[in-house]
Amino acid sequence: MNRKHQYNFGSFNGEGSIFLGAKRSIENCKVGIFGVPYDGTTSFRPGTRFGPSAIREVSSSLETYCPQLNLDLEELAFTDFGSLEIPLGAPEPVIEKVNQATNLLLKHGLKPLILGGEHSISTGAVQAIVDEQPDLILIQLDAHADLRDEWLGSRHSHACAMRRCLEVLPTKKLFQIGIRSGTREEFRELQKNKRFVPHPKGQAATFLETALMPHLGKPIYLTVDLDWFDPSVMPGTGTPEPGGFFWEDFASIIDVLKKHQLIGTDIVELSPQLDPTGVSSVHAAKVTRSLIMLLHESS
Ligand SMILES: [Mn+2]
Repeated sequence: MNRKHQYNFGSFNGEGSIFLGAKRSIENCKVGIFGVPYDGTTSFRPGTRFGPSAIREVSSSLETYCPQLNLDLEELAFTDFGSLEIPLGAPEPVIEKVNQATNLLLKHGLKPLILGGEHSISTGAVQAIVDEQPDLILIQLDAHADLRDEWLGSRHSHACAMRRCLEVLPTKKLFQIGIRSGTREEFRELQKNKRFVPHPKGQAATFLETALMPHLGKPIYLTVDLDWFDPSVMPGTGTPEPGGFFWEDFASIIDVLKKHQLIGTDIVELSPQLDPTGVSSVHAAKVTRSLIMLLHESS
């Protein structure tokens, strides 16, 4: 069967495997997954273009049931479009394609879940969502602040990801959780604008809970740069940073976010071939499973 034209959505290539439990049609679905196999600005170790297919392939090793959320993927209605067909080279046309694809999903009433690819793609999705929901709040899990205005000659480098997102975010509400790497200026800015949200390892995400309390009911976009996790459990990423977080920390963030309205998310920077054990990809797939569930359950 040629699945490429199943949706008549042209720009997706749905020929490969799809995420565990996903449907091939959009009928009655609440969540739409698509991949963006792009790593054109990656500064250190490329390979995130292989992220979306790796996450899908290993997803079948997971159970469809999530004990933490007491939900089963088999009872949820979500679809996987496959990966976006993107031009190689400069980031701008790729970001534009992500923007168009996100728009398309929103028009069909689907909450987007995007598998990267590198972090520069987020701004295309955020732009599309704020066009519909200008009161959007952005939450970032990342080792790095990503607030550079320009990096290695590009304003759309993955090191500038949050700077570009802030430019299109009318509320300017960005919460950056547990950032542990950046320039002095970036850290100054994080503190000054009260964007930095501490996360005590192995404990409940009380700082995030407090930060989000005044924003109950507001639409939230979550961007997960997988290098937020510790390199010991997430070696498969281009810019690993020691001193990171573990699954229990992610689970405590999920515990807070399930009380809020998550309406879009991306999971970026998996570079699967850098981890021959495959555990990084499994981690990324489990993150994806939790976020499908949160998107599906938010109204
Ligand atoms: Mn990062």
